[in-house]
Amino acid sequence: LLSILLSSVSTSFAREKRKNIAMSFETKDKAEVRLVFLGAGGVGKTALIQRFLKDTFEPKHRRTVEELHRKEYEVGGIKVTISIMDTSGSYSFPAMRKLSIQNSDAFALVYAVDDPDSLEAVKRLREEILEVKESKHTPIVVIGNKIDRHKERRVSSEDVLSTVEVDWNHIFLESSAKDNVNVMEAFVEL
Ligand SMILES: Nc1nc2c(ncn2[C@@H]2O[C@H](COP(=O)(O)OP(=O)(O)OP(=O)(O)O)[C@@H](O)[C@H]2O)c(=O)[nH]1
Ligand SMILES: [Mg+2]
Repeated sequence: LLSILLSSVSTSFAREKRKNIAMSFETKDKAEVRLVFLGAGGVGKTALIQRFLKDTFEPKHRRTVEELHRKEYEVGGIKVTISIMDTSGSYSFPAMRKLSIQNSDAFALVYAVDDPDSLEAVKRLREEILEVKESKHTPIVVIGNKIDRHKERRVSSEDVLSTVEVDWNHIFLESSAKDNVNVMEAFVEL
């Protein structure tokens, strides 16, 4: 009798536990959106994220290694957590980058309009994402940052617009983290 009792208690405990695990997976699926910012060093990934989260701008370049931010919203009574991964363009960590791509739902690919090499980096990163994700439907927004630097601009909007929106079928935006232009819009698109 004791052994029957014990086994029935332990199976119902196991069932309860399984149910809890299943529920936490379900809610996690629904309530978390994971974004990642990728792009060459110094293009303004951190600046865009800081402008969005804190409405601040830091003129000094502090190279990021990797940083994860979280923000909670309530949408129709449901808590939605947005996690934003800020990656390093200054140091090359291919394994870390691959992991952050695997773990993300949507991508911001950032270049700076005064730096044509950084646009080339965006093209390589996009290839890498498509390789890892193996899906054409991965949400990607391409952001040309630093448009306040009018005189230093070396990448034309029209060229990138046609590549990104016509050839790639992703969304394209130009922004300034410094002047707070299109920062909110970029996050809305994501
Ligand atoms: N003029 C101008 N400068 C910007 C803008 N966004 C960022 N910067 C500056 O560009 C430099 C680099 O910005 P970060 O945001 O640190 O660049 P990052 O892409 O995070 O660089 P890593 O972390 O090294 O990959 C800093 O000095 C920023 O102040 C912008 O919209 N306009
Ligand atoms: Mg950074």
